Amino acid sequence: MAIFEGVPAIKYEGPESKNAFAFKYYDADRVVMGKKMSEHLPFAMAWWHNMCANGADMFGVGTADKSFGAGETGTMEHAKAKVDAAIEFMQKLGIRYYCFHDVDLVPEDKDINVTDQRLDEITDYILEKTKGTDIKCLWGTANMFGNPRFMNGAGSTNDVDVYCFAAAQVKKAIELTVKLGGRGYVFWGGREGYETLLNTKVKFEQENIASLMRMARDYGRSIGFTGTFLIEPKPKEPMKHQYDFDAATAIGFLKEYGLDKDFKMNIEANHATLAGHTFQHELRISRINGMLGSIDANQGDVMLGWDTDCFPSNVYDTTLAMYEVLKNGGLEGGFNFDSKNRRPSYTYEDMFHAYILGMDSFAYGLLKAAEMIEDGRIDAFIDEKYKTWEGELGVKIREGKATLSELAERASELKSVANPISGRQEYLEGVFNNVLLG
Ligand code: XLS
Ligand code: CA
Ligand code: CA
Repeated sequence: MAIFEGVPAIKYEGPESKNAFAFKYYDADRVVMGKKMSEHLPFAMAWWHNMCANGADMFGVGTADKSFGAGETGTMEHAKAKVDAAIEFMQKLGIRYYCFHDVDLVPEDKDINVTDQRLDEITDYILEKTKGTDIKCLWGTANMFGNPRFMNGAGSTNDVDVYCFAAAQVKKAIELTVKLGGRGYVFWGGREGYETLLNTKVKFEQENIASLMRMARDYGRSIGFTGTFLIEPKPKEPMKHQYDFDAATAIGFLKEYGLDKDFKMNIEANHATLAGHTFQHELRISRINGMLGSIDANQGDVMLGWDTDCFPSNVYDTTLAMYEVLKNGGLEGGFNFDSKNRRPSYTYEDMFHAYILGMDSFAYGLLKAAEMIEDGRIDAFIDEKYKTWEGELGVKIREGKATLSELAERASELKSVANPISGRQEYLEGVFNNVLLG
């Protein structure tokens, strides 16, 4: 039985359409810079927000019914009802990927062996139900932050036995990711950090996290996982300080521990802003290091200092994000809507409105970023700004062949710098608005 009976399959109708259940910008087959929109934008559904979260917050219980017709929640019947509803939801939107934590899929038992059996059963069910469709896993992960045993961290725990549970969950989650055809495996270090340095051995904890990642990489490769391992940076929340603070920090960590060949970044917009960066900044830092792997598509609220996971609506930001993605030559991963409906938007229709908003915002961003590149004014200005480096001296410095004394001599000859080039920020912002607004 269909769960979302009242909602039609969502089609592209164009910007003039007033149909609440139609795309205004996301036109899957439209070709942009030589590729279909659906190839530029491999969208994914986040199992935890869409199929599990019911709007409960610190101040009140849930508002949304996510039982999906199963009656009692927290049972295997409910877990299967979530699978059925997820597939119907994705098919109605034309979304081909999903992302999951182990415990999003099944109720967790006190005994990890029972949980693992349930995971085997539910993933068999997912494979059976998605057979003949083009629906696949984008990435999987282990939830190593919810269970009380991880209160002092998972890879960074003080307790060897807890570390074994983290290892067991990672092992199982990689196996499930491979089984479900996933392209990536994510480490988000929710409890990998500290509340106070008074009780924390930072170096020791970071070495242990690196060992867990190394073992995960070796195990994954041994069972045929050819995809990318990903770190998802976040500066804080739930911890006061998280080790994977931002992309630069996480990339430094990977290089320090020799993991940079197998790992890339999964950049979440809201985590970027929590770190005091723009979304574009985190994408740029990852891109220039060859480590832009995947995106968690959402946005924060500028008035709130926490991880709100709003659906992306800001086309200024999605355009700058897509500019980085196009310059990156696309993503190996995809665009996972790690976003949740606001608590009062509690109906099934709201779940669709949210995804239509997010998909349209990124489709619009793609169209405008492509226009920005084709327009060429911004790239032309950047070439102009750095053009002195094309001269003999510039090339010599770039090749590492110049000496400090020789450069100082040149400065002494020049005495002062005449006519430095203007940064032209306001002009460039005007160009950007011109492209964005038409
Ligand atoms: C939480 C994170 C988390 C990761 C996956 O803030 O966004 O949901 O994406 O563990
Ligand atoms: Ca995320
Ligand atoms: Ca988040």
